[in-house]
Amino acid sequence: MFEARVLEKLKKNENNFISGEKLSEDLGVSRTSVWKYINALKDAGYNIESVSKKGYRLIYSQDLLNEFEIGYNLKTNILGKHIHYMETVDSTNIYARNMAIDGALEGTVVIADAQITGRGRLGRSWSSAAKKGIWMSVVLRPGISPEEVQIITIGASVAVVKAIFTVTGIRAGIKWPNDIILEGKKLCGILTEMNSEIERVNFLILGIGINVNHNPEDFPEDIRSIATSLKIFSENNFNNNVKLFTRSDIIKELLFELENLYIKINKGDLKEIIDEWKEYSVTLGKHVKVLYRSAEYSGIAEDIKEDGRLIVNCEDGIVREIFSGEVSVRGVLGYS
Ligand code: BTX
Repeated sequence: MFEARVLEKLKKNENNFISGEKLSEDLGVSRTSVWKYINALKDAGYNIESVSKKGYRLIYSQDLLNEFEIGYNLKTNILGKHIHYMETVDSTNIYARNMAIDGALEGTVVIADAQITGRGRLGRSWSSAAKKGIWMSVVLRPGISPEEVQIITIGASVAVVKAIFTVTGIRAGIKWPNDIILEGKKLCGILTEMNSEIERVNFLILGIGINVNHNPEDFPEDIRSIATSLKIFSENNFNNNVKLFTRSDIIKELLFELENLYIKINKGDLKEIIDEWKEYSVTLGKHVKVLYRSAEYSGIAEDIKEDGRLIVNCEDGIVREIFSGEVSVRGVLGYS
């Protein structure tokens, strides 16, 4: 993707001019091609000044999201090699599923600045305010059976907390099975959807929603008390001037972490993932309520198995192994 490479050069020189000649030499393309790539970047929203005899200068590029922004300096080999960006979509999971049915390559990333009908688990909805968060889905074609799919969600939650920590220094916790939380509020949700036959997975859509630059009023009123964002957290905790977080930095790191995890899963190295999960878990050792259809059990969440099942020592004396697809777990936080 030459546009991404031009962007990288402009960013390295931000606020300074770089000549068309230098760009064409560095990239090994003609000056006309450079001009074409610059125009594509301008169309994507970058403010680039062109002055004859001086060249090009990137003036402003804060927190833009598009395939070029994610594509440059991406450290992955599989995930994000194909990026499909849209300003608005119904749901990136639905869009990615349709692309996967049409044969989209493994690692294809679908990302949008806004979702109209973002989806949560069990038919719930996911609020996806425009340009405030990361609303992204990844097409995966893992060599695992349908019963093993839960490890993808477990691993993805580890990848999310690690990436957030690396980029922002903020340490979030994981609430089984799929929530990332900060100060008892929901920062991120993960929705893994599967297309499978009885014994094999055709493809998975790994959907991740992270609240990044929301102010409280960017959430609908009914979830304001249970939702948070990286910006809200940093305003509450850091006294220094809080700047906006750059979503593409988090996305690049997240794709890198997801790829590492995915390689481990495909090799069957699950123990390391589970151990890391335990490090960030806010569920283990806690009193939880498991809601399954009309039944309800209370007990202590004691452990997690390598396939991602939660072991709950229930008050009726029975130790139950819980699959995520079927249940809500109410913990100390009181929400499901
Ligand atoms: P979940 O069912 O665990 O959480 C949904 C519940 O979380 C809602 O019922 C609501 O109470 C609360 N909620 C809704 N929106 C937010 C928000 N922005 N922040 C905090 N809490 C919220 C979690 O489902 C899985 C969510 C996955 C979202 C991604 S975004 C990209 C991809 N595309 C898509 O349609 N879904 C996934």
